[in-house]
Amino acid sequence: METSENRLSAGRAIWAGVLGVVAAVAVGHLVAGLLDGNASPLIAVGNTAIDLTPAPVKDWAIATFGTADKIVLLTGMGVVLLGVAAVAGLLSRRSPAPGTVLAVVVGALGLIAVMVRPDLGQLAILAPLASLFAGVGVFRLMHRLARPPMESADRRKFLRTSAGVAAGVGLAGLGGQLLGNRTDVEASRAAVGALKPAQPAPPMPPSADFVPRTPRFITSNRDFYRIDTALSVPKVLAEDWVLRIHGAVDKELTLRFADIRRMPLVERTVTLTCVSNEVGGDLISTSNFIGVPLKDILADAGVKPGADQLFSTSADGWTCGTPVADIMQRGLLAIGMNGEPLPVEHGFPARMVVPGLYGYVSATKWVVDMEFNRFGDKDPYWLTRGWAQRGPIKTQSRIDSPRGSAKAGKVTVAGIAWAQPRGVAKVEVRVDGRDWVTARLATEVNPDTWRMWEADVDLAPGERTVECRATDRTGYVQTDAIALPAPDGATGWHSVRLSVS
Ligand SMILES: Nc1nc2c(c(=O)[nH]1)N[C@H]1C(S)=C(S)[C@@H](COP(=O)(O)O)O[C@H]1N2
Ligand SMILES: [Mo]
Repeated sequence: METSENRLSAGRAIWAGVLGVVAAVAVGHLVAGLLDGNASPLIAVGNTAIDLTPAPVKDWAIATFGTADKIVLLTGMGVVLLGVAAVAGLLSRRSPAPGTVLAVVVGALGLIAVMVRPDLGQLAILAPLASLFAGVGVFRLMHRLARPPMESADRRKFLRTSAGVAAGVGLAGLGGQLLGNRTDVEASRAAVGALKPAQPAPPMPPSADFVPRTPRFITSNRDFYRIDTALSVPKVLAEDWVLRIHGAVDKELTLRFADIRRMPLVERTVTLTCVSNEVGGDLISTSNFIGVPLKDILADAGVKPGADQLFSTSADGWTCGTPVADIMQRGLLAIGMNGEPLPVEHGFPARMVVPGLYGYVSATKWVVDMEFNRFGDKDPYWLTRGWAQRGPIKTQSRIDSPRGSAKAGKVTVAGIAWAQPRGVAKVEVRVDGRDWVTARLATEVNPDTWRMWEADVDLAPGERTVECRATDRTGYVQTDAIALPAPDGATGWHSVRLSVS
């Protein structure tokens, strides 16, 4: 019985573990805030987890959570950490040793994650080290104060210390958050100011969309879909940005943001699409991108004839392989979207945009390095995870309305179709597998964008299935063969089931 009297109560043991873990995360966040927000061990572990996650799981996460995947991951990590903390506490009711060992193991994970991040300097390890000391220190302190027998004065001391530590932890976390945002990338964006292209995109025809049945032709910057592997967005200031162009070129180039600003800016309306987009999915958006044709930038470098791959790298170490032929025909180094500098999540200060190719092989955000070589010389991020080397966009279409239910009688079905850079020539709709009806097409903006359509169909009461298919300007009819997004883009007809009454 004597031993059990020396044991911490389960509640206090769990509390010591939880407070230790929360202190570790908050102090790591604070020190990272002083150095580099991405040095925060939680963020570094998350980013490393993203890179190490088996491709099928990652594909599933993107398909299931889409743009919320990052919040889901952070929440999941938080839950796991709290679980580990509770277990560590419970294992340590007799002695703090098991919890300390577990803390060191978790701390070591944070340390390794920070060390292997490609975008962090040497000093960054101070953040996980601080985490480790704070976590172990707080855990052992709380453990000591909770050791029985506890008089009421001991209980008060335990509570007081808990409150004090909790307050300190809150301040540390908040401080880290404020300091981390101190790299004022928004100030840098504001300093760039509104972008006026020398060669604006042609004005948008009013008949380019069928709002409200379809999305608005131009997606607002806020609504533009977002896909990337960055748990916390790289913060690159325009004034610090440097783009290195090298490899199979006659002359290496180093460009700064001011160099780009001195060049005449063009504006191109382009629809960006993600290879992970499922049939009927929403990983597709359209913007007026502002930038400089890559062909103009590369004229000074002189790309050698043998080079067929542009291997680009982002500030956070993501890589991408793009066919040089596409780069020369349609590639843009974009610095703006819809008149504004690129939003930070969409690649500020500069990204690539190459119409006709899925984003994973063309649209490097926060781009800092462009190397010319041959396909196979170097394999980019998603190729090493099982996706295809080439990613031309497939001819596809989607029904936007109605969805779910409809009133019987004449119903207008509407949606989008895309086949960048070929352009959409025709869209057809059918009900319950009967004859195809040709849809009315909205005015074409350019072949590198989606095209809206609508068609009137007669719907009888009951359960109805409506399908659509597009034909592109090469005459190719969208296939009904079902393919999953991996490895090079989903196919199949989008079909919606409607309860008609
Ligand atoms: N640096 C970086 N650039 C990236 C990615 C990434 O993970 N990191 N993802 C690519 C993918 S898969 C797509 S679909 C597009 C999405 O661009 P958006 O987030 O601006 O819509 O960015 C591409 N560029
Ligand atoms: Mo993507």
